[in-house]
Amino acid sequence: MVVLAKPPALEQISLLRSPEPGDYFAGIPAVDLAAPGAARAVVQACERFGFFKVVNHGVAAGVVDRLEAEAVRFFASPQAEKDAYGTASPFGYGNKRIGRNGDMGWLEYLLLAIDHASISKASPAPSSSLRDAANDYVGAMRRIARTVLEMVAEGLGVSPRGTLADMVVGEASDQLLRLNHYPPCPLLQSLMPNCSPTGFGEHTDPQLVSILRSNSTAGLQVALHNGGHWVSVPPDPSAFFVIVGDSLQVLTNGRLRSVRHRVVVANRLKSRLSMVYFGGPPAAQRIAPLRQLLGRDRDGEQSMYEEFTWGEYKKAAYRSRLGDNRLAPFHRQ
Ligand code: GA4
Repeated sequence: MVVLAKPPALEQISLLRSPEPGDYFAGIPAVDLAAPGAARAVVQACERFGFFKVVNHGVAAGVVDRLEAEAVRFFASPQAEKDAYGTASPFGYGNKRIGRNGDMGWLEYLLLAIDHASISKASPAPSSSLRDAANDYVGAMRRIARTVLEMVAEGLGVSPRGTLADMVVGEASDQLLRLNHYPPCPLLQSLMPNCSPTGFGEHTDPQLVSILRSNSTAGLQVALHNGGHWVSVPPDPSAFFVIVGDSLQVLTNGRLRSVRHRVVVANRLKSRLSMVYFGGPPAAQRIAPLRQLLGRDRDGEQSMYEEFTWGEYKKAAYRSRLGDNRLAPFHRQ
């Protein structure tokens, strides 16, 4: 028997089966935010998949391209310079380590905190040009997050429309920007052609919503709610992907469900670059089903969850492993 050892850099990174062309999923809903009926389409997509892509979003290509170019430039800089920028704990530059509890992936990243509408002084950007580009990008993501969450409220019959959106874009909300660079890993794939390193292991996002944009290199996979089957998301650099997070699941009493997702590094030649905005509420925000979703007309529907604040959930999340089911301890019997 021939035993192939993993190259040392990959020792702690788990491997996934390389995706095949048939794994591409054609059923991911695309929502035109400017079309009539968009609110209904958003709710339907969140109920069915916890995931959809936004088209006709009105974000100028220049805003996206400028941040992408800055990210490419930063990740191409000498390793010593990137390391000097600081180890992500949780903010700053990170290389293969994700979080504090031993999770590893084939990627490097920048994780930046956002203070209201711009990059926080708590996580200074590596250059002023990257910071300026990130601030413009964050402005655009906040607008999409607001629109999507207003549509969720409208689609579910919750008023005022800003009930959910204000949690994420209001003062003291807890937002993050993550720039991920997944370099190719040709060595592994030449040794084991059917295997690819895990770029970012499977997980759900703890916040209300995340908005992801990537270059044209594939890699993102989502687990279908119906059966948990993993499917590959066809990349679309002109669109934004919306990911429902755990907090939105609880706020809607499970009507909208967070989606497990992961990244597999299967392209032997091209890097994948993704930019992800995470929209979370202020630390003191109570995360419990919205009253209007438990109202009398709903036949005395009970909350499915023990109540918690975002601060409590986040603290627990940062103590967990990436793949844990972080909502499980809060489920009522
Ligand atoms: C997943 C979503 C975001 O990327 C993130 C991640 C965070 C981190 O990278 O530090 C966590 C992960 C994420 C959830 C569980 C904990 C914390 C890594 C990890 C193992 C920035 C976030 O908010 O939660």
